[in-house]
Amino acid sequence: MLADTAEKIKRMEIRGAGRIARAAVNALEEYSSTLSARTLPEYLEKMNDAASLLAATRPTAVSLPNAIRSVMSALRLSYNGVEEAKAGFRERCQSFVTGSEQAVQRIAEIGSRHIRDGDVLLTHCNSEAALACIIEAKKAGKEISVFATEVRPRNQGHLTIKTLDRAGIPTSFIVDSAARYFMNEVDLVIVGADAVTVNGAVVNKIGTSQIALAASEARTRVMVAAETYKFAPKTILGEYIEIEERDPEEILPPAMIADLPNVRIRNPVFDVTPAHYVDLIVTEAGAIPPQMAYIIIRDILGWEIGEYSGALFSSNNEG
Ligand code: RI2
Repeated sequence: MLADTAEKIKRMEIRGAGRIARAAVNALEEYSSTLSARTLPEYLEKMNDAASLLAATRPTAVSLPNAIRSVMSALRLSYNGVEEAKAGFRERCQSFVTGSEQAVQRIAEIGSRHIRDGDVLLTHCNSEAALACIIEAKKAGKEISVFATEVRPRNQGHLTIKTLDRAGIPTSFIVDSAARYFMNEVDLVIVGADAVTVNGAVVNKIGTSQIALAASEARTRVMVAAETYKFAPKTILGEYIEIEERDPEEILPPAMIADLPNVRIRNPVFDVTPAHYVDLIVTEAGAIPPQMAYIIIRDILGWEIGEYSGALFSSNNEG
């Protein structure tokens, strides 16, 4: 299951920043429970290797290393043997998954309060957290409608319109490049996030920053729905978030690519929206202006400037 989950995350059969975090944690829990190791150091070493394998699958979504770091920090050499370590790890994994699901529900409750009766919304890509806010607003009886973008090249917009349709929310499906054309009709843009940096910049599906730019021009508000484990501790040291660039064949068929020797196809899958284009980030801990991102990294994730070790996980292995 471990290698299978890693492959599925890489191929985007499992996708969405929250979902990949939960899938990685579930895979680690399953791997741990079936792992045969005679000694605690042997168990910890194998677990570290498994964690590294999963963490390397997608470079941008910070939810993945944050989730892995969170559960791996339950592993310590001070356990009384492998079975005790496994039990501690299982408990931490289960509480991470439950906490992650509860975070989405809390974001929905908080985020939906920022959606007014009669609002026209626009969403981009397929974000569980952003959609939860929209669906919660509908459940609260608000008359809303949504513009949903196509999201080339992987068409995550198809998933979004299915969800909105099933929730009975009137939806207009548009190509990505039509976002500015319709922006004057939109009251609120709601998107998710793959990462939030210490200066409040939001890393999300490619095209988000263009939409935010169009929203700024039209004086349309932009709200981001993001669990706190999508905030990136390493950015407190000025490290950048790596932007994943995927296979050109997601954009054009191989035969066509082969026929265009002078054309280089670029396929970055995320972009960065600066903080001043974002009005609000809704987390399970509350709705904050993006400029408060450091507070989340310090007070919720527990990282202070100067303390980030750069280690992905296992900082407690000696403890
Ligand atoms: P939730 C997705 O990435 C999208 O960029 C989406 O906005 C973000 O993750 C957050 O999604 P991809 O996996 O965690 O489609 O809110 O590349 O579901």
